[in-house]
Order: sequence, then C-alpha cells, then structure tokens
Amino acid sequence: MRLTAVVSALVYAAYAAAQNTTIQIQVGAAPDAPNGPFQFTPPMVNATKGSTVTFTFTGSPGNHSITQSSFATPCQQMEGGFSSGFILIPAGATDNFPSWNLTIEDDSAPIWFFCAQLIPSPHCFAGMVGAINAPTSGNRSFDAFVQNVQAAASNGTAPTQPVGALSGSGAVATAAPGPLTGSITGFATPAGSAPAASGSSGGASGSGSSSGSAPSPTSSGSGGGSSSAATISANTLLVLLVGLVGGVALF
Ligand SMILES: *[C@@H]1O[C@H](CO)[C@@H](O)[C@H](O)[C@H]1NC(C)=O
Ligand SMILES: *[C@@H]1O[C@H](CO)[C@@H](O)[C@H](O)[C@H]1NC(C)=O
Ligand SMILES: *[C@@H]1O[C@H](CO)[C@@H](O)[C@H](O)[C@H]1NC(C)=O
Ligand SMILES: *[C@@H]1O[C@H](CO)[C@@H](O)[C@H](O)[C@H]1NC(C)=O
Ligand SMILES: [Cu+2]
Repeated sequence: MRLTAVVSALVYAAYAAAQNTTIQIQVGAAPDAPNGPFQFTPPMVNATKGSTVTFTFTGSPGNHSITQSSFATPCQQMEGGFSSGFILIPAGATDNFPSWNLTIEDDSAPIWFFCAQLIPSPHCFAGMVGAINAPTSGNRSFDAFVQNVQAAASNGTAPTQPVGALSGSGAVATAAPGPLTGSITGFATPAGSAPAASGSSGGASGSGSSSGSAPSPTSSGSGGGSSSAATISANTLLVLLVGLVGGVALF
C-alpha cells in the first residue's frame, strides 16, 4: 500500500517532469559566431503546454528583443503579441546575463517571434527570428516562415518598435526580463505582472522607412538540441520508473 503510494507519486513526478520541461534559447551571439550576432540559438524548439522557455540575453555586445509576430508578417509585433522589450548587454559582459521566462499556454499552434532591433540594420531582416512548436515541413513550417522573413527584408518595411507586453498569444511571462544589473539596461520592457486576459494593445503604430541593407540572412538552421535533450531525459526517467514499478510488482 504505502510502497504503491510512493511509487505512484514517483511516477506522477516523472510524468509532470516529462510534460513541463525547461527549454533554453540564447538571444544574440558574439560578433564572430558562425551565423553572426543576430540569431536565436536554437531558432526552433518544441514546448508542451506548461513548459517554460527561458530566453537568456547572452549576446555581447547586444541589444535585442523577443517579440511575437504572425506567420505572415514576421518582422512586426502581432496584435496582442508578447514583447520582452530591448535588453542592452554591453561589450565585455561575461556574466549576470538576464533571462526572460515564457510559459506555454497553448501548444496547438506555432508561436513565431523575432528581434525588433533596427540598429545597425533590422535584425529581423538578418534572420533573427524563431519559432516554438512550428512544423518542420508544409506551408506553415519554419522554412516557410523564413521565406516570409526574406520577403519582408526585400520589401524593406522596417519593423515597428514593439510595445513591451508580458502576455502573448499562446504564451505568457510573469515578469519582465531580469536581473538588470550593472550596465545592463532595458528599453520598452513590460511593466507589472501578467494580466489575466491578453495584455498589450498591439502597438503597431505607423511604420518606419529605413530600408535596411540587411546583413546576409542567416540560414534557417534546425536547432532544438536542448529541447530534445530535456524531453529525452525526462522521458528516460519515466521509462526507468515504469520499469521500477514493474520490478516492484514482481516481488
Ligand atoms: C506543469 O504545468 C501544469 C500546467 O501549467 C502545472 O499545473 C503543474 O504544476 C506543472 N508541474 C510542474 C512539475 O511544474
Ligand atoms: C537599445 O535599443 C533601443 C531600441 O532600439 C534604443 O532605444 C537604445 O538606445 C539602444 N541602446 C543602445 C545603448 O544602443
Ligand atoms: C527564469 O527562470 C529561471 C529558472 O527558474 C530563474 O532562475 C530566473 O530568475 C527566471 N528569470 C526571470 C526574469 O524571472
Ligand atoms: C516539433 O514537433 C513537430 C511536430 O511533431 C515536428 O515536426 C518538429 O520536427 C519538432 N521540432 C523540433 C525542433 O523538435
Ligand atoms: Cu536582435
């Protein structure tokens, strides 16, 4: 009896761990990184409902945002989309990198995002985009999204500047990026705690006109390493515990 309770608690814990994983995405990269500084690494992850995607602003120097877009207009904040605002990491910073945690509320539809920074030229046009739960093939795949990015880059309509928002479509953060220590600063970061209903008023007002001579777009890449590693280890734990239950049942 008691053993059964313990074992089922363990199985439940493993199940919960398998469901709610923490997925890491790095925001920005070093200037000499293989695909340049304007990237999310990995650009594409899968995250089940209840999982947390932790973005870490490690790119130094960097001044980036994580802003939700639609599939069709990848370099514009979508109406009701989340935005971290911009976090400036000065040159030479090596630690105390701030993070931003997004909890996935709906894993049934892809969540698209980009960096809205315009300096020195729009990062989105350079391929600084990402996706959560995007299909790998088909007409709404990550590759199709990247084609929309390339179309936006040649069209040249600069990203409008985002309104900081904790709440997005399908995902929500409970706090602004942090900690902001030393010379690390934020611009247009969201204030307060997440509202119950969807937050931001959208904030697409007017459009800039700097037709960026974008640095060469980065390849679409297919990361996802850390997410699958997290999923695999949680699943492995589950399998081991199920095995344990089986073993206990024999005795
Ligand atoms: C997993 O996510 C669900 C839904 O958000 C939540 O109720 C539960 O407490 C989470 N479990 C863990 C272990 O974090
Ligand atoms: C960081 O980016 C924001 C938004 O473009 C801008 O307002 C701010 O001046 C930038 N900071 C620096 C130090 O470049
Ligand atoms: C994000 O989550 C991690 C892990 O729980 C935590 O250490 C960090 O402080 C969180 N960041 C913010 C800005 O809340
Ligand atoms: C995410 O899941 C979709 C659907 O199962 C799959 O096609 C895709 O390869 C996965 N992506 C990653 C990065 O694991
Ligand atoms: Cu950027």
